[in-house]
Amino acid sequence: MTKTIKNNPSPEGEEETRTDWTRAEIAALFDMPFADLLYEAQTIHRACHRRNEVQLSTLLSIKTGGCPEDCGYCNQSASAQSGLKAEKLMDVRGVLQSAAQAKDAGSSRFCMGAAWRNPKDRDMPAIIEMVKGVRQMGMETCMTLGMLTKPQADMLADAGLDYYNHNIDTSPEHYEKVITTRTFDDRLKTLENVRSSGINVCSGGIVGMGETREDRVGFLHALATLPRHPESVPINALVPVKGTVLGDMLADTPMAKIDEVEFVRTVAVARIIMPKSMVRLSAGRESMSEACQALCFMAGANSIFTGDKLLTTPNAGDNADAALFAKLGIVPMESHETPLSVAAE
Ligand code: SAM
Ligand code: DTB
Ligand code: SF4
Repeated sequence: MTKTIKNNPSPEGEEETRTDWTRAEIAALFDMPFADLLYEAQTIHRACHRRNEVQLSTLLSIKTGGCPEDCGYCNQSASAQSGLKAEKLMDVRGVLQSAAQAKDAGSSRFCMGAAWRNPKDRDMPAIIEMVKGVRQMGMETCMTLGMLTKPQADMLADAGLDYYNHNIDTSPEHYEKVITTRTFDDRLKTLENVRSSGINVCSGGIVGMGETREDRVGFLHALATLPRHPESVPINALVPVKGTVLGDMLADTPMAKIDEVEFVRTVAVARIIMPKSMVRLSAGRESMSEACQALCFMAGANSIFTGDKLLTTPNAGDNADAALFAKLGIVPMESHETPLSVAAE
């Protein structure tokens, strides 16, 4: 039996964006028969977004490794034994060269990531030049630099930054099992600073970190009950890296890879409860079957990271993605396109 949920599109295709979801409602969505869940998610997807279009973003690690935070999944943490060499902040020219290559490869958004707890004020002038330079090329800009103060968020907004990525990563309950050097509330504070500065919010998390279904419910609940939904919601599948706490703990166990059906369910529930957000199928695609990725697109994922590298780990690569898109009849989304329902407002 298909559940009736409030986010069902009305005959006019108008969507109600709710921020009062309960955990019980979200758990009930996860429990739906798979085909019903996918049908519901795809119906909402079609009412709010251009079907068969997927937005392409490219990542660049502008400052790699040596991070003081202890995120258990991350090979860039100084406490990980991953053998990754710590590097200094890249110079602006090198960043702009990479952005130009990404643009040539068809990417509409360039996302720059730094292995920092937070940017230092002395780094801000270079960061601002990067934002301005990439924007001048006609690409959307995104940065992920760790925690931001309100003045730093305002500086980035003034420079024209389009998106800031800051993931809540998992449920509030599971958070402290994964990271001890900052709290879930620290993450929410930065999201508040970003939101109030006028920058679009990109926030999601990782599944496959040994969390329970209840944690996945709590994770999506935390995002869908923010005062405003993030414009982008990246759903990462853990990339288990040797030498990281989680990589070592999970790499050789059946938990190493999230069950694909459960992963698709997570994407579908994200689409249903945050109908207007872009849902990004993020890390972990390299080891995901084409069939699983196709189901994720069916479930409402409409954004991916392109290129053969994420920040430091391998990604599916442009050729594999072009072949998959051709097989599925998917085309890259043009830059600055907005969800249908937002465009209609
Ligand atoms: N240092 C900044 C921060 O943590 O906010 C920005 C960079 S950090 C690498 C960006 C995000 O990448 C993390 O929040 C996490 O969700 C994701 N990530 C990092 N390592 C990952 C892994 N091994 N597998 C999946 N996602 C990962
Ligand atoms: C996000 O949620 N996923 C991207 C982006 N935001 C910055 C990063 C994934 C990183 C995967 C591990 C790596 O390549 O270092
Ligand atoms: Fe540092 Fe970000 Fe990696 Fe955490 S996820 S260790 S904050 S780079």
